[in-house]
Amino acid sequence: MGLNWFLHLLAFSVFTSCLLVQFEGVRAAVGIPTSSLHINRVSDNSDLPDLYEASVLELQEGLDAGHFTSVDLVKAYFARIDEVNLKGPALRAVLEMNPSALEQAAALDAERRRSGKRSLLHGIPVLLKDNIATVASEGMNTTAGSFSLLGSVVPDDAGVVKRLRAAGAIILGKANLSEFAHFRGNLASGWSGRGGQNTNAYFPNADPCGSSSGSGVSASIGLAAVTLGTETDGSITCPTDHNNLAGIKPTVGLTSRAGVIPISEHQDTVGPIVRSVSDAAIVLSIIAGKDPNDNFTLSQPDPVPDYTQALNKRSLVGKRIGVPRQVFLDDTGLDPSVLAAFEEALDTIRGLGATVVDPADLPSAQEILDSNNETVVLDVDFKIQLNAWFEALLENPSGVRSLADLIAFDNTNPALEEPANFTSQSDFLEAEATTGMTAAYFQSLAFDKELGATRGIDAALQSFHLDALVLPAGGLTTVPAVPLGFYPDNVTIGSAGPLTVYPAPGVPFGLSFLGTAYSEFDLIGFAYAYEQKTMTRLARKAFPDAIPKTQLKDVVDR
Ligand SMILES: *[C@@H]1O[C@H](CO)[C@@H](O)[C@H](O)[C@H]1NC(C)=O
Ligand SMILES: *[C@@H]1O[C@H](CO)[C@@H](O)[C@H](O)[C@H]1NC(C)=O
Ligand SMILES: *[C@@H]1O[C@H](CO)[C@@H](O)[C@H](O)[C@H]1NC(C)=O
Ligand SMILES: *[C@@H]1O[C@H](CO)[C@@H](O)[C@H](O)[C@H]1NC(C)=O
Ligand SMILES: *[C@@H]1O[C@H](CO)[C@@H](O)[C@H](O)[C@H]1NC(C)=O
Ligand SMILES: CC(=O)N[C@H]1CO[C@H](CO)[C@@H](O)[C@@H]1O
Repeated sequence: MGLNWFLHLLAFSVFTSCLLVQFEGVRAAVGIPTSSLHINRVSDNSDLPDLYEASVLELQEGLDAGHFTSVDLVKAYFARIDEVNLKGPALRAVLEMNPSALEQAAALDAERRRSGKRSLLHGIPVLLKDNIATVASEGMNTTAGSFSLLGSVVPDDAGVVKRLRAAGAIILGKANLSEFAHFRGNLASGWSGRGGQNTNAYFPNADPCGSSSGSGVSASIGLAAVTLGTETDGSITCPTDHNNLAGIKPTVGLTSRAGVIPISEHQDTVGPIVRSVSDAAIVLSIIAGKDPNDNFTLSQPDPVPDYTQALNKRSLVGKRIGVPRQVFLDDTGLDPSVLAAFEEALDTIRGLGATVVDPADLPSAQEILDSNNETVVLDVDFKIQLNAWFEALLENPSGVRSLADLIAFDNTNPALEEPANFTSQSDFLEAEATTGMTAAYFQSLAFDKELGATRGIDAALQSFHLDALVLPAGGLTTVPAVPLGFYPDNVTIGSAGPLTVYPAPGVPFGLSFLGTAYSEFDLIGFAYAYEQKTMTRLARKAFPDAIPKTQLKDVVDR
C-alpha cells in the first residue's frame, strides 16, 4: 500500500450513500447502553463527561443541567488542541481556532438560559475541514490548506455552516486536510502547505488518511465535539476508517456543497465524522436539506428524515446484506487481520438477525476496477469549478484567480508550498490541460453513473434482493468503502509517505454499509445495530502522549 493507494479513482461514489462504523474481530467487553438517547447520564458536577469520548447527548445533558457551559466547552477544547497540535506529539490536526468562538458560546449560553436550546447542536463546538467556508469577518480563513488562499474573503458562509449556525452550533475552528482535498498531486495524505503533516493519534506518525484527515484525528481524541469532512472519493470514509470513528458519506445532493472549495459537483459531498452513529445521525439531520445555492440538493426527497429515529438496535432483523467480494478481493493489500475481522463481522451481522448474501457481486465490478472514467470527469470539473471559486472571492491577497495562477503561485513559493518531498502538482497540471465539457466528458459522466449505480450497486441490490452491501475498507481503492478493528501489535510497519507509516500496531480499520441513493436512514440503522453490539471504538485508545489531559473540571468556574 504505497503513497498512492488512496488516490485511485472511484466510479460510483456519486450515487451512493455510505456509512462507516468501526468493528473488530476481538469483541470488546463493553456493555451496550439500553437507550440510545440517554447514554452515560451526567449525574452531578463531579461526574462531568470525559471529552475524549463525550457524545452530543451527554454534552446537552450537562449543559441543560448547568453543570458546565458552552464557554467551558470551548475553553476545554481549545486547551486540548493546544496540548497536542503543535506541542507533544504535534499531530497537526487543526489549522485555526475561531477567535469569535468564546463570544458566540457566551451568547448561546445566555440564550439557553433565557429560552432553551434551539436543537441538539445548540452550544456544541464543531470543527470544520478547511475547505468549508466561513465568513472572513468572523476571523477565520478558508484555504483548503493552501497559502494561495490565505486572507481571501469568501462571499458567504457555506450552506452547511448556515444550517449549523441556525441550529446554534459553535464553529470551533478549521481542521487540517490533504491540501485541496487531495486533488493537487501525488502527495502523502494529511499534508498541506499551511498545516504541515497531520498524523494519526493511534501510533506515532501513522497515516491519518485523508483528505479529511484533521477532522478525523480531531474527532478521534476529542479535540471537538463534532467534526465535518467532505468526500469526493474516500475522503470521509478513509479517515473514518483510520481513526476509529463513525462517519457518513451522504448521497451527493443530500448536503449542500455551496461554499465548499470544490473538486467536482458530481461527486463532492459533506458529512459528519464523529465518534458514534448516534452523533452522526444528529449532525446529518441538521446539515442535510435543500439549498438554493446548490441545485443538486433540490431534487432530494422531502422532508429530510429525523435520522435519530433510525437508531434501533433491531434494525438488522430480517434484512438481507450482501458482500461484494470481487471489488475488494481483486484489490491489493488487504491485511489478513482485516479479512479475519471482516469474517467475524459477518457472523455478528448474522447474529443480529440478518441474512448475509455472500458473494453478492456488482455486475460491473471488473469494469469499475478498470475504468478511468472518473478521472476524466474530475479533471474537467475541477478546472471549471475551482476557477469559479477563485473568481467569486471578494479579495485574494495572493493574487491567485485561477488554477493556472495557483500552479504558478506554488512554483514561485516553494518554501511555502513545495518543500522537499511535497512538490507534486500532477493533478493540477492534468486538470489544467483539459479543454472543457467535451463529448468524451459527457460520455464518461454517463459511464460513471452506469457502472456505479445502474449496473453496479443498484443492480446488485435488486438482483440479490438486498437492503444494503457491507464490506471492509483497508486497501480498497475503488469503492466508497471502509472500516473494521485495529492492526495487531506485531503487524509489519509500512511506509505511507515521507513522514508517515501505515499499517502500524493499533491503527484502526473499519466496516462500511453501502446502499442506494438516499438510503442513509436504513444504513444508519444497520450501522447502529452493529456498533451497539460490538462497541469496538472503546476497545483501544490513542497512544498516551496523543491523549489530551484537559477536561471540563479544569475549566469549569467553581
Ligand atoms: C487568517 O489569515 C490571516 C492572514 O491573512 C491571519 O492574520 C489571521 O490570523 C488568520 N486567522 C486565524 C484565525 O488564524
Ligand atoms: C446548477 O448550478 C450550476 C452552477 O451554479 C449551473 O451551472 C447550472 O446551470 C445549474 N443547473 C440548473 C438545472 O439550474
Ligand atoms: C469508461 O467505462 C466504459 C465501460 O466500462 C469503458 O468501456 C471505457 O473504456 C471507460 N473509459 C475510460 C476512459 O476508462
Ligand atoms: C502475529 O501474531 C499472531 C498470533 O499472535 C500470528 O498468528 C501472526 O502470524 C503474527 N504475525 C506476524 C506478522 O508476525
Ligand atoms: C524525503 O523523503 C525521504 C524518504 O521518502 C527521506 O529519506 C528524506 O529525508 C526526505 N527529505 C526531507 C528533506 O524531508
Ligand atoms: C491552531 C494551530 O495550532 N494552528 C497551527 C497550525 O500549524 C501552523 C503551521 O505550523 C501554525 O502556524 C498554526 O499556528
